Amino acid sequence: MKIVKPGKNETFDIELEEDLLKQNRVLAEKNRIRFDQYHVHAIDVLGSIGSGKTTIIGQVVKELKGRYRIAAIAGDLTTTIDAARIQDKGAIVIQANTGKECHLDANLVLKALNELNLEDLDLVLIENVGNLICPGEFPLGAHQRMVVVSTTEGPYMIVKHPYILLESSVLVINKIDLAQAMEVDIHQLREDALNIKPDLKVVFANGRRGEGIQDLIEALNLSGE
Ligand SMILES: Nc1nc2c(ncn2[C@@H]2O[C@H](COP(=O)(O)OP(=O)(O)O)[C@@H](O)[C@H]2O)c(=O)[nH]1
Ligand SMILES: [Mg+2]
Repeated sequence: MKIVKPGKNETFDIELEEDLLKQNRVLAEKNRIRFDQYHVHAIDVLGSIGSGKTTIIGQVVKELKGRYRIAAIAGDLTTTIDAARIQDKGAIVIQANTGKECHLDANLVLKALNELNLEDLDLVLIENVGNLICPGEFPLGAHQRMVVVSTTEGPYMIVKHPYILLESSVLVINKIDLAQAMEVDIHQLREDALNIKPDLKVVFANGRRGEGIQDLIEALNLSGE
């Protein structure tokens, strides 16, 4: 099979992009310092549109709101639907609309943090824009990255997105109730993920029913306190 790829330094806009990524990294470090200053733990939640990010975040909020003071930052292009869904579960929510951008960036998160009273918080869950590629190069300053993939995305979602997994500590394989109908082997998905990153924590979940949420809380090291 013939394959074409750009060579080194052949990508257009390379200077512009490098500058942008550098600026983002500087702001991400500032966000991290701010989180640490207030002892707030921050988690960047990634996944394709419809994989179940909002559902899972909602379940985590429902489960942990008695133990932690939680806020969420809901990234989306233009709507506030997800923010309202998470708010209903009992978290303070800031909507971060990116307009046309396919990822959150550290500057937008900084703006959201300016709207939050970090002194009164323990945990910030950041729902990134639904995409498994664009957010990869834009750290937000969060302590952890968690990826949500679902069985309805088919059997190759994980092998096709190695980079995002390499930068994450937890993977949720969601919609396990639909695996059979999709003819997707969830154990194979888990194996594919561990081949990419052997120390990744992998959790099976049915976000809708709240199954696997306890395992997820443990995988995120949030079961203490
Ligand atoms: N059957 C099933 N549906 C789910 C599950 N988790 C989420 N959903 C549904 O999938 C749709 C997309 O979920 P959502 O959380 O909005 O995905 P997001 O775009 O990643 O935030 C919603 O209709 C959810 O109710 C699950 O485990 N099983
Ligand atoms: Mg969502």
